[in-house]
Amino acid sequence: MKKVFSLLVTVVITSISYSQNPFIKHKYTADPSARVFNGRLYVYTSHDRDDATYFDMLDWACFSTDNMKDWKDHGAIFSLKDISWAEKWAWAPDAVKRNNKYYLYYPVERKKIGVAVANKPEGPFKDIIGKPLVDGIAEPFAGAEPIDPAILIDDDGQAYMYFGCREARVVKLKENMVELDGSLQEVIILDKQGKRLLWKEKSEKEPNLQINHGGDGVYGEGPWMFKRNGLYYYVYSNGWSKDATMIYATSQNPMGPFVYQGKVMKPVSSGTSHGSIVTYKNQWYVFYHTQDLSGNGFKRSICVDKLFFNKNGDIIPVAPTKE
Ligand code: FUB
Repeated sequence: MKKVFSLLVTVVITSISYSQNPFIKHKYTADPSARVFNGRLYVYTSHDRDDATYFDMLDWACFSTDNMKDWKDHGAIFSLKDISWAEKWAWAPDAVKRNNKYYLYYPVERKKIGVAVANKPEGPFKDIIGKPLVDGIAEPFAGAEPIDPAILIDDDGQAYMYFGCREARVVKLKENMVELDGSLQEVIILDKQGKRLLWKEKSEKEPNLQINHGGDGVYGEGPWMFKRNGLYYYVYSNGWSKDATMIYATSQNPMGPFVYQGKVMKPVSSGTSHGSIVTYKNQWYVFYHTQDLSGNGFKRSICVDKLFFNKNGDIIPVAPTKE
């Protein structure tokens, strides 16, 4: 009987046609990582709880489309219940395809990053290594909060994982995608005069300040990496104040150093800014989340808007729409 009921639920909720932002309205979702697999666009997200009073999420969600209007809800593609070494806080995921397998990278407990594997983009995913890929408790250089993994597989096949909160990190991954290849490195971000932009500097100068904004160009969290015309775009959030938003820095090298360029988009209602940039059917898009639907920063909803570049490769900052 239980099985029949769950089948019915799946049928009822799997196809949704939302053309306005937020484009997923029947559940709360955040931290969208958009990927194109086999001609279809998939969005991997955190799944905020209906009764959330904190970011105490339990599972990860995935949605897909082939026309940017009709979305298929793939349900919970992976859950804390599937992990033997973590109990709480299923946060911002990313997914990539390699050798016909799909790898889901996810942070838990604000301290660890794991990886799970599936044969299909929508899972089911399985933790095949049975331990964290990055363990911030065993490895202090992982930074105060090793969260928000984002993956780049470069044209030469080398994979990189970017992550971190206030302390930005990058590490190479082995061809098998489930082992680190070498040591963790800092992601260095410079301003256009070559001065290093660091969250730490501001807090040292003003130790008693309640800091929720690292300053212009400073890394907060939520990294995303993409390559366009040979240039690496490192996208990230600069904090949690009302003026914080997604910003970006560029480099000729995927390991950096990166030079801060400006805003990806204007600030949105959510206290957190986390998203992704992808090209699909010859159009660039920025995915992000807001709290417009709930009015609550722990109950967020994913949105998407078109994104354009200047002739010189600069991102033209996006004004979020409701369309
Ligand atoms: O969704 C939980 C956390 O909020 C993410 O890990 C951060 O990027 C922020 O969006």
